[in-house]
Amino acid sequence: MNGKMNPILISSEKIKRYEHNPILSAKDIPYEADLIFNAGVVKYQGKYVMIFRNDYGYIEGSRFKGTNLGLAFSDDGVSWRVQDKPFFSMEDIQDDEISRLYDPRLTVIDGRCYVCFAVDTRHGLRGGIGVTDDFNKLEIISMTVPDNRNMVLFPEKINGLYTRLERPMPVYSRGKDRFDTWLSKSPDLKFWGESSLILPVEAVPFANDKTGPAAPPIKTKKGWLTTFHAVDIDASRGKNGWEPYWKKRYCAGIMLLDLENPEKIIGMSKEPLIAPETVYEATEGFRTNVIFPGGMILEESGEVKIYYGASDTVECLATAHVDDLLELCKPM
Ligand code: BMA
Repeated sequence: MNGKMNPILISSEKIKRYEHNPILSAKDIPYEADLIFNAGVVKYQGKYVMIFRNDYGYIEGSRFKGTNLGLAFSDDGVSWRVQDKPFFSMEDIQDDEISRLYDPRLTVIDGRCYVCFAVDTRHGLRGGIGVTDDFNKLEIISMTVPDNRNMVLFPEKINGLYTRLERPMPVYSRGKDRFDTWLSKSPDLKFWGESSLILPVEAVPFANDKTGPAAPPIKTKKGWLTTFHAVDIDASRGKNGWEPYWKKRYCAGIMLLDLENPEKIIGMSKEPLIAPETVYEATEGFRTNVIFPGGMILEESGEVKIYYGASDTVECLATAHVDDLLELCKPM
């Protein structure tokens, strides 16, 4: 796509990585595990809860024996107690059509914990929404048609409607790998419509490939503050990570959406919020140069905890002050 070397990107100086990153990796998991990443995190009934993706049983190339969703709890959002068994495993899938669930995103709405996830099926990639009250069972509410994923729910209804960000994959109309961020609404979390394009690739200076949602939005007085993922391809990148070819770089961006009309971006940083820089983000791991936030928690102190998968291999934490993040979102 791009024959030239892309510019080096650096993270915003407002971002502070947790000094003991990663906060979770394969060595912390009491069952078979290789890659622990792209977790959803929320505060639920006084505890921090994380559902993370675990790809296990590495075979070769990008093939693994399976993927499950693990569960961990924490009192401070930093140290995690991983539960003995996964929250969701391949054995829970009673449908030959489905090969795996991954990239969970959690949102608490009216006291219930909703889980959005991606589903690989024999007939395309689908986005699912489920709900759990006990972190034991997942009740599926709805699934999209292919191809769509990276869905995240807003934490409350807006003008009477549930709202989600999502990333459909229009392979014919936009070229093979050029995907954008959309928003849809629903009266009941089952039927979705009133869809609108909100963040095309070309609106982000550090993307030439795709954009998509990252962690579910948080509410601030100035608007819905939310991260997104922004991908660029650089053909000059050679082999890195475990895979023979991996030429993409995933950065986290930050934007502010209008409180009443969330399809309207009222501010965005023209630079990445988090770009891959450290050893665990840029040098080691399955796919290097991948930053993928999946959880964002606003504390009463104004601290924002951002949980992100690094190199598709480990789960990390970075923090920033909410006022600094709002300040980064310059008017469009
Ligand atoms: C996407 C998804 C993500 C992953 C990213 C980078 O297509 O599979 O889960 O983090 O690629 O490999």
